[in-house]
Amino acid sequence: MPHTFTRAIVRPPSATFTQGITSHSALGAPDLTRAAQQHAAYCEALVTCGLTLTTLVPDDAYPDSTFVEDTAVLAPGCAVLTRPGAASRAGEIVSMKGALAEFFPTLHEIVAPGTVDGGDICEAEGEVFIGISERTNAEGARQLTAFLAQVGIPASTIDIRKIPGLLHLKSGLTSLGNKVLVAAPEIAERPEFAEYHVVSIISGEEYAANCVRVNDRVLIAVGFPNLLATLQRLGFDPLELAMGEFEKLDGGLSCLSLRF
Ligand code: CIR
Repeated sequence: MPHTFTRAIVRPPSATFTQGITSHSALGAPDLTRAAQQHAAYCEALVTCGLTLTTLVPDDAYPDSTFVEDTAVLAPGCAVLTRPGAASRAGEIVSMKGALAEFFPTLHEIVAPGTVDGGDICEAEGEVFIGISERTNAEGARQLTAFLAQVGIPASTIDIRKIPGLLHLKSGLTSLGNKVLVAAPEIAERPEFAEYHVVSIISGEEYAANCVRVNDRVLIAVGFPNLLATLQRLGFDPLELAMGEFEKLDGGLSCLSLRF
């Protein structure tokens, strides 16, 4: 069951968090104290959803290392350490490898010249969509597809490089289970999604497209009433979280944890 989890790995923002990569400088500089509070509330929400957390030590050498999702892909029967596409984030995988080793005896690795950011990987109903982005290249997608094929999980790619404002595929796509996807309007009509009920995000709520189904709940960023009401109408149970400090660094709800 892709949305049934018992554990998650998280890493609180480090002292250098405010120096993380951003394309959203217009939103202002992130505030470390508020980021730490928002992260703590996020962790509390995961516990509320029934998860046991492994909390990694914040790492000042990597300002973006709180966005742990980008360093691994965890699918049923398959764990892959990524090779992040941003040079400043490459070293984040070292400590993640150690953390994952405790839970995954077999850990595949993406190797050069492949690059993959976990934020580009969207698992839905037993299949995986891989975003080709500025961070995930075709070679990385090819390697990941081969690893997934070994456990019978089919994968396909979606090129998002020409879509403004989407850092990762999951910045604009979420699988909620029950054959429901939440998608940015630019990708909502993709033929790959023909078998799904697609909730298309309205103008002004773009950031909310990155939400996360965790067991019986759906984590959603606070401040997006249209998506909130739509999810409630569809029978989901949303749990709203303040995400403002992470949005300033292009990060969303899914990037703050690796769930399994
Ligand atoms: C970065 O640019 O890598 C970070 N500032 C944000 C990463 C967000 N990760 C994600 O959406 N999976």
